[in-house]
Amino acid sequence: MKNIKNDEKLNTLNHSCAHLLAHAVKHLYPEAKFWVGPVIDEGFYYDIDLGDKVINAEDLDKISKEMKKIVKSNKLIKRIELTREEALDMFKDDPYKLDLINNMEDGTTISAYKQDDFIDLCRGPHVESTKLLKYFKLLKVSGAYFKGDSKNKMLQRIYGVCFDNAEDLEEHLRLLEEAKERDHRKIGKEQELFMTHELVGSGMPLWLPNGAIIRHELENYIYKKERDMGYNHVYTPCVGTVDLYKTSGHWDHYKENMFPMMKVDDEEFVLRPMNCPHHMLVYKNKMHSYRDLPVRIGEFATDFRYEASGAVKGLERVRCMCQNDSHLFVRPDQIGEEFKKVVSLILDVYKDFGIKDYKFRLSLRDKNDKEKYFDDDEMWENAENKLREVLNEMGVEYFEAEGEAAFYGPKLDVEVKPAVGPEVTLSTCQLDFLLPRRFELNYIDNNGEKQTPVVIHRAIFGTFDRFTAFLIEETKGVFPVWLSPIQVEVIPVSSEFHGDYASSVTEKLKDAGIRVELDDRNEKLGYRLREAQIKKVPYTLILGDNEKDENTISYRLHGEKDTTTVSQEEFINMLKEKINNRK
Ligand code: TSB
Ligand code: ZN
Repeated sequence: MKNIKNDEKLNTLNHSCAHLLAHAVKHLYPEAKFWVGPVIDEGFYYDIDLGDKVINAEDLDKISKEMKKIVKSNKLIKRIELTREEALDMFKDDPYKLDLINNMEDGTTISAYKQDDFIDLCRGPHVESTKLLKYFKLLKVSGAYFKGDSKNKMLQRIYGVCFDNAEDLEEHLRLLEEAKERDHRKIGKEQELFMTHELVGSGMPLWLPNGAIIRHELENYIYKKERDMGYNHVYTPCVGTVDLYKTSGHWDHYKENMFPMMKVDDEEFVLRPMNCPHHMLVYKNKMHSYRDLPVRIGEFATDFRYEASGAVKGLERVRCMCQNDSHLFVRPDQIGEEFKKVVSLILDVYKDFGIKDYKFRLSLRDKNDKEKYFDDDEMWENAENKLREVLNEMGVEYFEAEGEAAFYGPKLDVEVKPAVGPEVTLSTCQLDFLLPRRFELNYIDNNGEKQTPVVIHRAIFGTFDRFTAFLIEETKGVFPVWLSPIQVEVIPVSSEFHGDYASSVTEKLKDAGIRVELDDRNEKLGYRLREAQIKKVPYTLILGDNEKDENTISYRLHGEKDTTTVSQEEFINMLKEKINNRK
């Protein structure tokens, strides 16, 4: 999907279209007052005060027609420059524009744009005539508080998008439709994967049984890989004391992302935003010799972070998340090798999930931001150079991004491009010389001296939440069989004649460890087959006279019409092989 805001030409076009929208609204609702109409990544919107009037879909059609009229009449769009006094006078009856003018810095050139009988305060630029705004679409309307503050009046926010040709507009609308179809929040609801509830709170999803099956499978998958690579897993509490986070530095550098403190007896607790401090203490629980390193501590760990309410989105950006986290405690001479192992694991997992469209981002600190980043130039340079060195050695392509590092060190983040929508960061691998120092960690080197280990923070899936959101959108909810909440739907042609046979097949599949559901309701066969399709079950078994007489099964794959008939054993073996190999 095109990013409208970042494209100079489309930006101007959409900005002008926001004025066109306001112009039409003014014709239809002369009492309307306008706040701001910015260009956004997806197009534009305008916030409008219409008194008590709430705009609905029919109104949008009406406004759209009025806009088309203005387009047809080919009104010239003219720029006018004003002094502050002239501007204050011109908009004296409009409290919103007066607010804007009064908040402008002294010396700003105030400009307005006029098209026929409509004039609006604006920096511009704009297209020369309304006739260039032919290819637009009003998309939706929602309520929006003035200046985003719920204590203020609710305005009507109308969204739209504009292109300079019909094909681009059509393609954009098609992609929007596709995005809606793939939206993991929609599929999550339809397939009962997760829910949210205002009594639990925003950004706090509840994983339903079907979603929980997927999460368990993902956990088992990565747990096995990590065990094979020498990781040891722990369970630690999802709270810590304020002192723990003061020791780590989170309290100074990460506080705005944390939930506020709570007091219990004499202790001050916070919900943890990261697991590193707990793992530092696990490491410190015993003595380590240089021969024991790397020590790899893993956890599927729940964290809480403050995310702005506007940024919270389904499972993709949550306030309560579960990281597939690990902290690797290494000797300085082991950094390169251990780092490479993590990158290889990321590539291995992406291969298993068929993720091909991704980019490595080397996230560096912003040298001037001494608040966010721990102030030790030598430490940062050392860490950043080390990461570059390893990446260059591995021949992995990457780009650098300043100001994206964690407060304790630089990161290698993996940005994945989903089927629709902007990139998301899934995996991360971070180098840290700071936390081991702050927690006074050590190991005994081969001369019997105490040395400080280096820590690598890494999360392969990132969080189970975000990874699952990504998977849902990639697969449109048609999961590979090993992840499917229901792997096989068994449908007897007639429950009266084939019900017993269907039950016995169902039991056999269950015994073989397959997640199976029997649909022997007294509904038409076609209806039950359609329902299995909607549920996106990968295998549907249709059992009738032939199957019963021959002791066979006939199966149909999701989305296909053909059926294949095989013996029960053949089917079970084939399916088990697919599930075990996670095909
Ligand atoms: C890897 N301390 C490290 C850890 O050891 C850490 O917390 N890194 S992180 O801040 O980058 O978070 C790890 C991953 O969590 C990110 O790469 C991202 O994929 C995921 N993530 C971050 N914020 C959210 C969120 N609000 N919702 C869902 N997933 C998130
Ligand atoms: Zn960490």
